[in-house]
Amino acid sequence: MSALQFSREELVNVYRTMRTIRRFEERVMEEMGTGDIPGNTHLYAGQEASAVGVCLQLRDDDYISSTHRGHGHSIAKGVDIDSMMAELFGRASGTCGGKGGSQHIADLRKGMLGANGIVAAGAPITCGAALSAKLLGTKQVAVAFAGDGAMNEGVMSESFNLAKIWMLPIIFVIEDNGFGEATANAHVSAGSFTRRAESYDIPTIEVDGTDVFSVYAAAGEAVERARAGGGPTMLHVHVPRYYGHYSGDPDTYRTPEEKAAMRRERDCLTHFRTRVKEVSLVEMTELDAVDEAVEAEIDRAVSAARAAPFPPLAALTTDVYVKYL
Ligand SMILES: Cc1ncc(C[n+]2csc(CCOP(=O)(O)OP(=O)(O)O)c2C)c(N)n1
Repeated sequence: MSALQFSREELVNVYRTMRTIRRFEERVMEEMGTGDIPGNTHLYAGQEASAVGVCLQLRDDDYISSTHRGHGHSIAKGVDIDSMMAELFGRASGTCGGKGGSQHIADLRKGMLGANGIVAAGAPITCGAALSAKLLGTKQVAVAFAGDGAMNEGVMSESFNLAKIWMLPIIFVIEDNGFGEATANAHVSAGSFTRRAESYDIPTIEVDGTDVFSVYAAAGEAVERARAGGGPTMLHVHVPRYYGHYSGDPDTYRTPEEKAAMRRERDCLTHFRTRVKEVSLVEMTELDAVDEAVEAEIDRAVSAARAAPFPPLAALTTDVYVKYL
């Protein structure tokens, strides 16, 4: 897939979404230092091209489920960043009324079924969403984002099995950043992830997650298969993780040189700029203007979040049980 297959406007939009995720994450890291965001956050910076490349192939009513590292997936699926920032600050104007926080952002209007603090828990939830789409004949597709660590949870195998046996319209996107917390993947993962999925007869595609065009192409093939009734696909996406596992992680298990090289050589935004420059489709000054606009948007989101009220005490007992019709 080449940049030439996108219009100028589409390219600028792709860049804007990736830049929004990056700045959102950088700003959250800064704001964590003020102590005003309760709890912890797990930052997605470095992995933007994965969420954006996949979600670009989705309809508004398609489903995604996310991990504990869910800000990027939410933004790529179209969740409002003002409400997300307010959610992180625990305010009533947050996506979940300020009661979910970073690890539980969900927005059903956008098909975002939820970030999830339980590793691999999104996979079976997404199988459920995909099953409903199949039974109702809606042609919706469901995407389960998961990390390399999640691949070693038993529920991933159960989900692969159900997805294939029921031929669900589902895509498992395994975002392999090489680590589960501080443990390198090589120490805990036997064999190959793609071969695991293939043993369930699930087609796989391995892709460089710093190249949004490659991710987009791979996701396109998977979405087409799912919508046509061809069942599940697994994408093995190789991504860098710029920050430590969580916002308070001293990240001493990687050398400063290793981290500097990762940011220098594996940056989806730099790759994007190089690719569109090569084909002279977008002026670099136009992308600089996007950077500025995004900066202002994130500033506004933080100011609005800080100015917003906390949920009232009475909200403590609401949203505890689901009411069915
Ligand atoms: C079932 C379960 N086991 C363990 C944990 C603790 N835990 C939180 S994140 C994490 C690492 C997950 O690694 P990975 O799936 O590769 O995602 P990444 O953090 O790299 O994005 C672990 C072990 C958990 N939250 N849930």
